[in-house]
Amino acid sequence: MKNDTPHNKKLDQLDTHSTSNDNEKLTTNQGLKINNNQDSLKAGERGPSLLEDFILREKITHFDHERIPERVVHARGSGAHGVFKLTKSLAEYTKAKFLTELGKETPVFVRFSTVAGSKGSTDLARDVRGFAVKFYTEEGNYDLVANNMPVFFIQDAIKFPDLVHAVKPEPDNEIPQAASAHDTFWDFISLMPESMHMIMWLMSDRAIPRSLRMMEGFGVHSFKFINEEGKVHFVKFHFKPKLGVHSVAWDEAQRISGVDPDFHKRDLWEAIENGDFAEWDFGVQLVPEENEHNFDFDLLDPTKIIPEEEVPVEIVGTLTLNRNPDNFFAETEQVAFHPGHIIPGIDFTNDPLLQGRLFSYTDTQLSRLGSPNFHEIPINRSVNTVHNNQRDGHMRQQIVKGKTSYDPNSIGGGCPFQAMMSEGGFTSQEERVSGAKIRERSSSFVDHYSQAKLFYNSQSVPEKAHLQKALIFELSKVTLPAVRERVVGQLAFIDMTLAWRVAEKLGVEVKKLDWPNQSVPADGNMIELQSEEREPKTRISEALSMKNTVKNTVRTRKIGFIMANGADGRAVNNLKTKLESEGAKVEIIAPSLAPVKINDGSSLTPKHSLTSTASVCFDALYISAGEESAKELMTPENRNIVLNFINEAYKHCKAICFGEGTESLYSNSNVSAKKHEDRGIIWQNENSPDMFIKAIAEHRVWDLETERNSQI
Ligand code: HDE
Repeated sequence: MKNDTPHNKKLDQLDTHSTSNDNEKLTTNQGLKINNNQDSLKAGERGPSLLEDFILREKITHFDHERIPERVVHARGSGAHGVFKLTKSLAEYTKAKFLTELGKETPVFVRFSTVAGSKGSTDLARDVRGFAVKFYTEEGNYDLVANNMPVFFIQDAIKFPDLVHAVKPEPDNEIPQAASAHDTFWDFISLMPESMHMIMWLMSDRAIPRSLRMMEGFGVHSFKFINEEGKVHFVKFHFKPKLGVHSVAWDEAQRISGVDPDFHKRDLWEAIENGDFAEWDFGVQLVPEENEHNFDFDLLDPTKIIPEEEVPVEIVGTLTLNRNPDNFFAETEQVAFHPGHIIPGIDFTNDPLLQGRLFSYTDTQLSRLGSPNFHEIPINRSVNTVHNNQRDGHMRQQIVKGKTSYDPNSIGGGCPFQAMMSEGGFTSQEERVSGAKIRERSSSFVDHYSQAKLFYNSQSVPEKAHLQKALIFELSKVTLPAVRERVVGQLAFIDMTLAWRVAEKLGVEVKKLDWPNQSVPADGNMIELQSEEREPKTRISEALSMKNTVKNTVRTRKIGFIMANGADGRAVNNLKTKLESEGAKVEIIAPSLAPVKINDGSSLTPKHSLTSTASVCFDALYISAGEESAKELMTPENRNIVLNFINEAYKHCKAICFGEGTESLYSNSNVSAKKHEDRGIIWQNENSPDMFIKAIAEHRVWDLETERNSQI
């Protein structure tokens, strides 16, 4: 898919090396045509290579320098191009043009990422996901560098290096990769009560999304909108996926990490290639400046959300990802985001985490991309032309003409000129600031548990169970009993049952106020507030539970059709057609990759063999009708693999449809042990396509998980 946006046209003009056609000849970087790319220059057929071989040297030297440092966090990423369309004007609140001109389309590049792992780590790590959006607006690039969780671990940027050092592999042995389940992370967390709200999110299934296309995006900090009259509103940004917010089970995540560690990257890529463009509603929560102090938390505190029940999210636009990058390195790797890339109508708040980020992002690009000219890399260029007096530096691309590179000047006719506000010149909000120079936290930041409670209390029963299990898994990997005990002590401030359940599995006691001295902040206030156990104003927020997400579509869901020779063509094709008409993707899994002969004499081509994929790669299974097919699937060679497919899907609460003649598969699998009606298990008949589709749309029957698992 090619998009003919101004940005892409601009990229194409710059692109002198990329596309190949039949007449193109291999050249050196100097444009010299190469006659032999197979042999180096030698002194005689069996002689040593010659230093003179500039073709060999150029090729190898370039190769030797192919790697650049990976991002210090968010190293593993997947990117895509797209468009943002404004569906409701925000002119009352901001003068940012891309948010005021109804129907306006702005090109974007989005990069999703995991945080802790290296560039080559698994997609399915339990982790926060980055959701960074670069809007190429006519007023300059605007970057919304967001995450899939609306809060953060820490309240002040000065702790960021500590947080990251704690979660990254430990410095002595570089273990573990892309995992928070280890001593140093939990040691840090156990001493950091402000992290507990974020820990609730991280231990929830939000940390293991089914797809990058099925997760939310949050700007986290409060930002400011400023309108033409200079009126200010606080604003929180939201992206809500049209397909709903869905996750996999932790057991699945671990399996997928082995079977297909690129699961999310592949899913996004394939969906876009198939024309199933990923879409989000873009929304804002707005608070007039004068209402800043109307909440029971501080709007500047990044460990807090504004509950949607208190300030609803107003949907104002659609984000669509519709084009895969042409080159991973040039685009996804070299894209450089920065929360400080803003445009008129948007401004920062004094959130101390945001303030620190404003320094960090340019600084990190200097070591990662190696030059202050990183804005000239095609993916980072703004759509409007850059004019300023900056010059030189490594890898400068722009050839600026003329004598002057200073301002003011008369020799260059005074160019380039400053822009007045009416011409789009950026001005910061005239905010009155006063105060003593201090290193202290505002007392409005000290309540660390109310919103952690709000999150936990808002979860459904299965979500709570998953969260408990995640904590048990993570803390069981911690080798120091004192650390486990301290974390349990923290949980006790959120929910006593949660603390007890986790404590029991860890073999520790629940001790509520067991604080080592170093964790008590200088103002000493924290302990008092902890024991007070405050209740948040909002006690339950429906928006925080994935139970209440979109569950009315099977679009892009992957359904595995397991079959062998002799499958019933009519039954298979009826169900396939019906599922595909609803937008689901059917993939055939067979004992081998040879075409499967179906009973009407025709054949179907499998995409996978039983051994080249696994149950965890699918959202639902159909065990194809046909006795002969079932018989082949139950031969000693296939039997255990096929039953494992079914048992895993059952355990992971997926929908399974059994075709006629597959009773032997049913009765030999764990499914047959079910004692009650299970709305995810369907026998094929006239009504079954609709029932199957309804069950798949539900994503998983999580509420039947205990029952399904207790039968295994
Ligand atoms: Fe980042 N963060 N961050 N971060 N962050 C980076 O910038 C940093 C924070 C986020 O796909 C780095 O170019 C500090 C919150 C995303 O390229 C670095 C602090 C949120 C990405 C950096 C934070 C984010 C980054 C590493 C605390 C959610 C990936 C490479 C003050 C709102 C962007 C880079 C991409 C990347 C610093 C906290 C989101 C080092 C100092 C909160 C999505 O500059």
